[in-house]
Amino acid sequence: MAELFSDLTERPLKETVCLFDVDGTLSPARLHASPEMLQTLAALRHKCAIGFVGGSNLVKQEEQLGTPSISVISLFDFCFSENGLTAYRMGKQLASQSFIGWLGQEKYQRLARWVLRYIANIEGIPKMTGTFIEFRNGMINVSPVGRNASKEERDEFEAWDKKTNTRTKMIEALKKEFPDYGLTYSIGGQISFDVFPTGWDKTYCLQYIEAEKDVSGIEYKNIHFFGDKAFEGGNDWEIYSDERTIGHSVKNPEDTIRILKETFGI
Ligand code: M1P
Repeated sequence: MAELFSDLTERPLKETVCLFDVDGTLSPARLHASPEMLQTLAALRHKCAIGFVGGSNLVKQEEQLGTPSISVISLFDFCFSENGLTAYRMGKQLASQSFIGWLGQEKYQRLARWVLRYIANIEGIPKMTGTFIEFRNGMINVSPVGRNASKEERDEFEAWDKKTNTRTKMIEALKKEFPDYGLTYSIGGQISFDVFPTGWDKTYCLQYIEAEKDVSGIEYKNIHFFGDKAFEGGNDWEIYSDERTIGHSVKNPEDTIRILKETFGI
């Protein structure tokens, strides 16, 4: 049964919000969060506001965090998919911008053709599946093995990429080819990288947290962020190192639970 949570203004730590990366922080990569994690988050939500900020789209976050009876948008006060380009507050969707609106169809087509040609010419790739470009609202996701890869194919690609640096080399080539596009390329997971306008990294979602002063009257003084890719080049780096947040670098979901228990006494 769905638990009831008090209004944001009535939580004991009402000036505190905890934001979490998803893969590797709340759940193992691409897998579901554990019951212990969901219980810990629910306990935390009785104390302060909680939200996730993930690179993936909402469909994937629903699979990884939602349950058959409760949708992910009811489990968190703030849901930031695609770094916040798709955003929900208390179950209601907020206005957002789009990647294609920002870049334009003509430039996008040039980029997409180049990407597909580059992937077609990669030598020695262990497997190719399908969906080499996933077109999302706020970004595109590029995967040389393809987004249809199974768990085994993902692991195989990741190991091969560690040896060959295929993704890093492709990003370098993209930067050289499209120097004036104003895009950022970010490796956040096992088999792909995200491409979005510079500035639309995870710090993008902080505007919604700051806007709470005008929406609910709450000025969040303590914005905690938890992420497992909190190193330069990782997709948690910008928000982790942003002066507006208190960054926590975690090793895995168990580590997140440990820090939450120690920090918030839950
Ligand atoms: O959330 C981290 C990343 O998760 C996926 O990465 P991959 O499929 O490579 O493991 C993608 O959804 C990616 O967009 C996201 O940043």
